Amino acid sequence: MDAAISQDELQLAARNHGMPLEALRYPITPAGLHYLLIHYDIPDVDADRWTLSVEERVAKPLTLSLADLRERPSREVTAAMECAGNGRAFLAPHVVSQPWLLEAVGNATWTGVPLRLILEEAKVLDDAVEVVFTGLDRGIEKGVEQSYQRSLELDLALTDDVLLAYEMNGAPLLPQHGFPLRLLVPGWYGMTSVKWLASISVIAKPFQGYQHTAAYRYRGTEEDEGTPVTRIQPRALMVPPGIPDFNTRERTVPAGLCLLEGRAWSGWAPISRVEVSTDDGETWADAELEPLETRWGWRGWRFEWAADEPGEYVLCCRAQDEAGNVQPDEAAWNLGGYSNNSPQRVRVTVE
Ligand SMILES: Nc1nc2c(c(=O)[nH]1)N[C@H]1C(S)=C(S)[C@@H](COP(=O)(O)O)O[C@H]1N2
Ligand SMILES: [Mo]
Repeated sequence: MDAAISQDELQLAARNHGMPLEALRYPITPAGLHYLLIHYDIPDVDADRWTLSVEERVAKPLTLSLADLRERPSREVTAAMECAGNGRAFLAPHVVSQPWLLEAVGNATWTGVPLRLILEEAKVLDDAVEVVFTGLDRGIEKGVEQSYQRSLELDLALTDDVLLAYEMNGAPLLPQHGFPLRLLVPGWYGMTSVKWLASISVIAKPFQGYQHTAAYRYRGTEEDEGTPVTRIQPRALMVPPGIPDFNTRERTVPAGLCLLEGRAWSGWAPISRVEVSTDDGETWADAELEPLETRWGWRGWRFEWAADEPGEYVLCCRAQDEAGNVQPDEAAWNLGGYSNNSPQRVRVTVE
């Protein structure tokens, strides 16, 4: 990967930090290590005056304060969240946007009110088909001024694990993660989980907002209408073993047994297999999976590598889910640089 990134891309990368891959060790990612993606600015929110409105195709529109939401029944969901652009910087031709390598992921426990309870309370009308979530943040993308908005189809919005979350890992949301309230849609790429919620609008026809029609589509060309980016494709990542070189981050390990460990996730179905290669993808062997603890959280894995011969190696890992989704040797290129889940490659020198 030699393509230079511009100062604009560096500016994005400096604002939107990733999770250092050694943090794959923590079963739950500490909030400060979870990746971050903010299209515009973190909005200025006065929590005492903040309210959430629930409106349009509902019989009983609602205006709820944070205290109102905290009074309602709550639920905890642990979920691996990943940005749809994770892996983008490895693509050729180069795609200009947030230049993620592989670190746009985190696994957090979110607490909040199931969205379904609020929609039931507001009494969704019979002609409703989608629910639109609007954030407090505003900005301009490709000349279009907008609030950050995404929608969900009604049947997904009514599933139990979709939350209006006010806590992350047992503490109030941090400003950068959506304080005071965000949507959490487990299994879907991060763009779906709208932060800094201001309103929820139930609508009677499919939403045509910028983040659905212009962004977050798999498209081969500008003319191509493409298909929407939805659930998270499977991926396994490893904690890079040994010690890094400061500049290149290439690894050095002493000869002998080397324990490789990491995590794997998929938004389509539970992870069923992780494989490791120590010869740059020529041959693969099964890793040992940790028990499946939660439906949406990442799954741990480990592999004992007999690194007896000094030399240069490229380590890789790849995951499969119960629905048969796999990580391809090389994921398909697309205009937005989404879902590049080609296997991770880690250069290691055994000394
Ligand atoms: N309001 C709002 N919600 C948002 C975004 C945003 O820019 N504004 N970014 C989205 C994207 S692209 C991702 S990947 C996730 C990132 O969530 P995190 O920063 O809490 O990890 O938030 C999503 N929700
Ligand atoms: Mo994202």
